[in-house]
Amino acid sequence: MRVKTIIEPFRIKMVEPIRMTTEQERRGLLEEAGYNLFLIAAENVIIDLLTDSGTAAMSDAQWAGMMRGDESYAGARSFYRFQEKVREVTGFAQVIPTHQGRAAERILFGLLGGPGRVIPSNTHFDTTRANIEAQCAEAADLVIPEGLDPASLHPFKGNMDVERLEELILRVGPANVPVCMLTVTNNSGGGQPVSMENIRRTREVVNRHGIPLFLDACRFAENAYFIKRREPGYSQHTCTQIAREMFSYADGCTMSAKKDALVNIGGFLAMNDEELARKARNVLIVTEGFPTYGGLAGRDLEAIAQGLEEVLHEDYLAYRIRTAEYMGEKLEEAGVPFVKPPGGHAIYLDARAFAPHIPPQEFPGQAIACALYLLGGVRACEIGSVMFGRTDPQTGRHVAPPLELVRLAFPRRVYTQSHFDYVIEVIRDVYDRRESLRGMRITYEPQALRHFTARYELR
Ligand code: P71
Repeated sequence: MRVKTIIEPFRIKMVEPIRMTTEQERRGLLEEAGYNLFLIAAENVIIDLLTDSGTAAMSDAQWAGMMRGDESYAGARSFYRFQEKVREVTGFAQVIPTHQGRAAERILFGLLGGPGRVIPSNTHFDTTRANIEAQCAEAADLVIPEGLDPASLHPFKGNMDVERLEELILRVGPANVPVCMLTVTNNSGGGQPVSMENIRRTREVVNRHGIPLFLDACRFAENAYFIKRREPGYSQHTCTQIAREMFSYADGCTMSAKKDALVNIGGFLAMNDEELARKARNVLIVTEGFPTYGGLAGRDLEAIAQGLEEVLHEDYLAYRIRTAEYMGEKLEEAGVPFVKPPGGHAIYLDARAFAPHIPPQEFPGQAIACALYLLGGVRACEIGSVMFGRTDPQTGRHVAPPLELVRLAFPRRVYTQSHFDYVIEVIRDVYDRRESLRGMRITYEPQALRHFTARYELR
């Protein structure tokens, strides 16, 4: 093809108006929300990049599927279509629907967790870590060192450090490692992909010790596309083939369908182990629902089945990954520090380099996120000391995570290129004024997952 511009591979036939707000209005709204962007009403946001989770625009075929949804309590036609599609994409025989990803996590770790147990991953996302810790088990993050260096251009910064993985297994004993996880792509580390070779090598390590491998698969299609583009030997494969190979090295997966299944709600737990699946279904019945709907409506199962089909279309993935790449190019030109290379679903600003005058215990990422909202009505999400920092009970001092990031996550098929141009302008504007940014202090926080409900004041 001669034309090089990668376009949004869809037309728009239904629109949702965006309400414009003024800076003055937003100043008041921020104060009212205690500077917590989760507490701002979505109506008061111009471009909402808080998350790519559950925010996708569904296709005509998905909406048609919604109408065809079979709402029978047991054995609905929609369940069988869902099950068949999940089996086709993942190859796992046992398919258990859940209302979202964390429900699948809670069931899995409820069965496999417990005191003394350690569950390694490249990097656990916050809900995964919280569900492991809720079972009194330990969550261990073992991403390769390049994955913690925002400037490193390693093509697969989500890779597991397989040497450290083996060390950990030997240190705590294989009997205390009930499962090993791999998050594809690695959300907390910048949406960075994991290579096929690394999945294979992780598989070899856990195999030697009889430990099952589960993928946290919520962005599996984006990961597959990166493998196609970056890993030798895969450029001629389809993303469907690549995804299938990724899953072939695992024993199961947890999935938040709110990402790469292009739906607004849903998830699943899938695996090959029949006995573990039986136990999982018994928990499911108590907490989520009967095994053929698992907390979802039949129409949701239809939309997931269709979404799993569409997400692997190469035109879609090319456009999807290009969005982050495009933003990366523009931010690079402006000298704004961000995690390189751009990940699949988001741009992550490097808050340490962006606002070096704000120390981690004063939440530089939160300060930047608030400024993006104040100046442009853009909502982003802090992924740093607010989300992952903690206070050492002995010294009372703040223990910062390795990275202080601000994530601008892209809802799938929702915003156009000019929306992204607007966001780039807002980021540049905040960056120009970075020296005037002030740190923050937490005035209220709950016990766990504090980023959702904490309140702050400016220092
Ligand atoms: C994301 C989310 C959803 C979220 C979480 C916390 C704050 C704001 C938004 C959810 C994930 C995820 C991975 C790798 C499991 C879940 C849980 N991500 N694994 O990135 O990224 O899935 O939301 O369906 O329960 O914004 P769930």
